[in-house]
Amino acid sequence: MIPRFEDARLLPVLEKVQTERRLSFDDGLLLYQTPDILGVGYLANLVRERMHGDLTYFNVNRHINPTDVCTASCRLCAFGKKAKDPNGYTMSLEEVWHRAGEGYTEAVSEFHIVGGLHPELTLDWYCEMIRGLKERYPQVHLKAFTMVEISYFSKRMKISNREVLERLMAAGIDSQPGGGAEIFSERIRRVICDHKIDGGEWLEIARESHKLGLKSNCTMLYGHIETEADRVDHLIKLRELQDETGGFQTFIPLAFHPANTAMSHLPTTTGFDDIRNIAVSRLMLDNIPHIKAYWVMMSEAIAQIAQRFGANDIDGTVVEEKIYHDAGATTSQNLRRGDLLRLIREAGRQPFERDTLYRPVVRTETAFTILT
Ligand code: V47
Repeated sequence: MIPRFEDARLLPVLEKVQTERRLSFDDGLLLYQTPDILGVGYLANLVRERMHGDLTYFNVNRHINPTDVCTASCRLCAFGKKAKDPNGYTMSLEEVWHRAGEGYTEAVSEFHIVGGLHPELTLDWYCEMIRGLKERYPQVHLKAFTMVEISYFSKRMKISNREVLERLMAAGIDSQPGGGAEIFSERIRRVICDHKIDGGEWLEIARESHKLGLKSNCTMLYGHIETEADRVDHLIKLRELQDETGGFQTFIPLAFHPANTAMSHLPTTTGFDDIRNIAVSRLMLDNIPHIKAYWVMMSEAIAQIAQRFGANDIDGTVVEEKIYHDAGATTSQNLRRGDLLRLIREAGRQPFERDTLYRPVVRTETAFTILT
């Protein structure tokens, strides 16, 4: 069947998609600029169904943010607090270990652990935290620390990124989340996160991590002051690294939430933009297996629709979310497994509970088994 595109410029892109040829920078720009969102969605859905059929992946997970105290002052962020700020918090090790076991009714298969760049906590403290979690929850996969945190530990401890990664792996981390990538354009980074590592360093640490055998995710923060060309450039840089390492599992486009940040004058993204970022990333990132529509960030409703526009993952139960809620998110902080099943089924997709490495999980409420 030949689809009817409103924008005939999409026909050469269709040809490439059908013959599984790589899309160019200009194709990416066109996909961002065309008003034909249904055409873009049709193309992304072709790829999504070719790769994953009707499956939509989800997991039962819990986010843990041990501290929001952060030495950086990124304009994009509402989460980080200065050490002197009475509203900041830092958990004790006991608290982290205790918190990890709270607040869910089903056994979680993943802890997602990220935090501020704390001026005093040492790498040894983090290693002890990880070892303690592993001891208490041996079945739970630890997806922990962004490339930004790795770089910070390395500078503070005056050791290489590689050594930091090796020490954290020895302590028990199993993979890394995708945060902190923001947008690689230095022009934009200088404004939104000038205290953070540059894009080149983020990519270099991801390369190092993949070489050591860790899988990681990757993200792109959109909807602030970046241009469409900056977005395409970001996606292509991720695609190039993935050609080299194959270490990225999942890409998550993250919409900027301006409330309580130094850029609170900016408008929030629209549903159109959120859906388009899902679709364009599915089309451009031909070598990254999964595209996640993170429901906390984009709302349950849009994350569900995204399952027909290129996404094949919806993230997890989350339990307690701080980064987006500090920035004004009005979504719930947690969903039950049953809520995710309903969202997925009503999108006409087949739910597939996965562990962090996308292996099938079978479960009762209190226990689960990973099928290998
Ligand atoms: O790194 C911070 C972004 C990220 C704001 O790997 C903001 O599975 C919007 O990376 N508005 C954290 N975004 C979230 C993240 C993530 C989420 C879910 C799953 C995974 C995964 C990763 O959120 C930060 C930053 O890029 N962020 N502040 C804000 N005001």
